[in-house]
Amino acid sequence: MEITAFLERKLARRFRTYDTDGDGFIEREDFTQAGERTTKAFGLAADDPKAVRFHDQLLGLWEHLVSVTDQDSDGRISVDEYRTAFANGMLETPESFDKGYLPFLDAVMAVADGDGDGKLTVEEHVKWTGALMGLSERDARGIHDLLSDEDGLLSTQALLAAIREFYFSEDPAEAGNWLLGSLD
Ligand SMILES: [Ca+2]
Ligand SMILES: [Ca+2]
Ligand SMILES: [Ca+2]
Repeated sequence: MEITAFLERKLARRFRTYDTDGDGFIEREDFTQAGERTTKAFGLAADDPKAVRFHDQLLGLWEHLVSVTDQDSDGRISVDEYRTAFANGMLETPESFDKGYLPFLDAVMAVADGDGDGKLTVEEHVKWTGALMGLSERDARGIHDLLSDEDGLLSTQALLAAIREFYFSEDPAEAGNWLLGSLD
């Protein structure tokens, strides 16, 4: 896949949301830290089944990510390794996307969606994106406004569609491109 300048900016932004401790590399610790922050933000005990499933999904995501990106086998992922793997179709691709992403998103929703109706309030969306990915409240509220339905709720399906646009849309007018806030 060709990495356009726009996609490059999005991948750099996504990379930063993975790099919880901000040291310029994605490591296992980034995932465990962000995961713990998230379940704590929603008041879940460490042994709550929802928390356990969420951490399992997160660590599965890390294992997959490191196995396909870590070319120099140093146990951490540089932004170049991440970009190269994406360009080579080793990460999200349009074909594998829904199947690959849905189990993770379901685990996120189990933690974040308090009443279990498959839709997030703006407060829930601000909380999980802030805890897991370090999004600012302003960015999270902005994208929730763009993606939510007439009742002000954001559904799993709308979120999945937006994530798909984030990775594969080249049209800045499509809301999903701004899922992680500003790209600067
Ligand atoms: Ca890091
Ligand atoms: Ca590496
Ligand atoms: Ca809900």
